[in-house]
Amino acid sequence: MKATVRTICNRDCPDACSIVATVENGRVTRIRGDKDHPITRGFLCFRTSLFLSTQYAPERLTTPLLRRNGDFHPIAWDEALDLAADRLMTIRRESGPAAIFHYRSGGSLGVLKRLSDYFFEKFGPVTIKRGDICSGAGDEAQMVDFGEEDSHDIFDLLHARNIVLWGKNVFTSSPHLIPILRDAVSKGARLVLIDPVHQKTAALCESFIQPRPGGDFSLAMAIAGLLFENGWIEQEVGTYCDHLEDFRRLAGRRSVLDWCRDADVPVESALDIARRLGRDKPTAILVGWGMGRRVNGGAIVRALDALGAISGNLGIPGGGVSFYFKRRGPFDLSFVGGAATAPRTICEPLFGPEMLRLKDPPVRAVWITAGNPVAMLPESETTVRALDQCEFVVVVDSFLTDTARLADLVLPTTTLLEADDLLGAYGHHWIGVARPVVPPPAGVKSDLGIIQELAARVGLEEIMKADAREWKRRIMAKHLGPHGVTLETLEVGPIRNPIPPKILFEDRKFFTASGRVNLIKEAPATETPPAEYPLYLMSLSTERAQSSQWATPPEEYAVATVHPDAAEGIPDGELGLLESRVSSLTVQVRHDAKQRKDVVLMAKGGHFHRGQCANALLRARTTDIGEGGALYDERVRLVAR
Ligand SMILES: Nc1nc2c(c(=O)[nH]1)N[C@H]1C(S)=C(S)[C@@H](COP(=O)(O)OP(=O)(O)OC[C@H]3O[C@@H](n4cnc5c(=O)[nH]c(N)nc54)[C@H](O)[C@@H]3O)O[C@H]1N2
Ligand SMILES: Nc1nc2c(c(=O)[nH]1)N[C@H]1C(S)=C(S)[C@@H](COP(=O)(O)OP(=O)(O)OC[C@H]3O[C@@H](n4cnc5c(=O)[nH]c(N)nc54)[C@H](O)[C@@H]3O)O[C@H]1N2
Ligand code: SF4
Ligand SMILES: [Mo]
Repeated sequence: MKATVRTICNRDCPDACSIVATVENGRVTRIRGDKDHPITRGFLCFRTSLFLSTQYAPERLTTPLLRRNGDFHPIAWDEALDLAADRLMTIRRESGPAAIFHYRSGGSLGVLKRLSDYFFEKFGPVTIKRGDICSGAGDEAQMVDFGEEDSHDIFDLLHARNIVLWGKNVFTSSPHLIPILRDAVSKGARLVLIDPVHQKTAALCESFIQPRPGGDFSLAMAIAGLLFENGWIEQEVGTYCDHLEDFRRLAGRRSVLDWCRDADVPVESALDIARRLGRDKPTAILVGWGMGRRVNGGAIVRALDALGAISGNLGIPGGGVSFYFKRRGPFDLSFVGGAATAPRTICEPLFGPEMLRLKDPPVRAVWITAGNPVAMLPESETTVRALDQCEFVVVVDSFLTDTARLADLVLPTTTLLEADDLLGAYGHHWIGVARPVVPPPAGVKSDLGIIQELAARVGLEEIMKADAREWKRRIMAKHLGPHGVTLETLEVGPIRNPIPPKILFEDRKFFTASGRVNLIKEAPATETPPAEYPLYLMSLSTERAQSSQWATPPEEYAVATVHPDAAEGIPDGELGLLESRVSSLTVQVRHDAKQRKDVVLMAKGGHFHRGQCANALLRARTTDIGEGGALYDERVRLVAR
């Protein structure tokens, strides 16, 4: 028997593709992109095209594992959940619910994953995370400036004369933007990439600017200075921006040449961007998520918001400063109180250090779902220590990840082809339902199933009752219901979320207290680069992996790519040692003359137990605003072994 089933990819990716799966005799034999989905356009990314090898990997967990005398032993689900319920209730009784930490990350972006938060809130409320390792600084920047964070309709890019990809690697992280960018080019748009790293997207663009990492604030100030000098400022700017004079003074603190020197960019490049923004409108700025992941990341995104504002590119077709699409917007998740309800919070980028520091009560239990903090959060060794010291660590995952290896109890869960959920996207406005393409293998339960069975053991059966479809209905009713969109509508196929307008802030009314754009007034603090660590460690997305989930087996050693002049004499292909202030890794050095001499590139998501994890080298540090992770500001040195 052969059948075709559609679902939505739930990975932490802006694209939220519609997947068409072929199922033969209960086994998925093929997956491809849906031709009918206007964003997916019939193709999937490299990593998910290869997902069947993950789905059917021999390493996939199909039974709960309990640690006894140091080793994992398979146990039955009833035993596992009885034990979990017992331990959690004991800890709650003895130390209060704050002694339990529920940590959920982006393994799946399905909105029903929020039900795990809901359960723990009702069981506690317990300690939860605050801030956001991925986009904390950028989110906060846009909220502070505009009072709202969303984007123009993605197809509005077809109206742009210029598109500035500011720190954005579309080939790796949002491949479904590429056809739209190509269409925009065929309609006359001109593309620019601004990125310290020479990456594939440069080939798509007519111009490529390669500033020093984090030099973007200075570059933005140079551009602002040129906009003011040349009078390329929107006439009515005073009617929709606050602090215009302060912003003008900020840009005027240094000469354009000085700002450009600091950014390590020629003045002509700054002038080129200023012209596009101020004279050759409309110009859309697409800000990459990586842009915020540095010490001054919030200030950088705020500076880009300001450029869009003063040049008059906000609220017009073909313009906008886009960082994020409000993927949860159409869904009503207000039944979870979150940080406002929690007795305390742990800053996500400071996971390890804060867990170790907390007393009264200490964190005695941690429940980790859809996340791999050992591999993905900075300062891995501290994270390992924090989990080692915690008396009861539960990890819900499909694989024995770096984090699951440290658990007391591992609970096997479903994959993206077994997911039953609702999805929005952070790279466009389409929404859809994920449906199990195949049922999970025997011995595997969905996150919802696990939580429901746990709830039944701790007296919360009633609140978690209802199957996935009923939860979907409840979550859709409030905002989508009035637009006539029901679960049945979405089950026919993905639709564009009917709520957001095509043009954001069309009337130049913003959602700040004053209704105007809040222009940045202050420059961020600067750090003096330490001479003994000359390289910025940029551990970036690779097309071969979804964070720590690799689609192809990694090499024996983590690869570190540098300009040949920065290789410290280590030949291409040979091993070297990459040292930071907190740790060191053996890496295979690769030369690339297109890179700057002050960066070293690694893939994010390398496994800690294989000695390949960039996060072992990073100190846990937050961004200037929004409690994001300053992931790309760690300085390292390469030395011979
Ligand atoms: N294949 C693959 N795709 C992914 C992921 C993955 O792991 N693998 N991860 C997913 C996740 S979690 C997310 S959040 C998204 C986004 O994932 P991200 O990796 O954040 O994607 P981008 O924002 O496209 O890429 C970041 C770009 O910002 C640049 N950058 C870094 N610092 C600076 C700087 O100081 N200045 C400038 N101008 N640029 C800078 C980097 O060089 C890089 O090219 O993608 C998702 N897509
Ligand atoms: N050095 C460095 N560190 C980074 C980044 C970087 O660029 N550089 N990027 C950061 C970013 S942008 C992000 S978003 C984070 C990502 O950090 P994480 O969200 O921790 O990333 P993953 O490694 O994908 O871990 C997700 C886990 O969820 C599991 N999983 C998948 N589906 C499900 C499911 O349905 N249920 C459950 N329970 N589990 C599931 C997967 O098997 C996987 O082990 O990492 C951040 N860390
Ligand atoms: S990971 Fe992203 S690009 Fe790849 S299939 Fe899923 S949604 Fe599409
Ligand atoms: Mo992310």
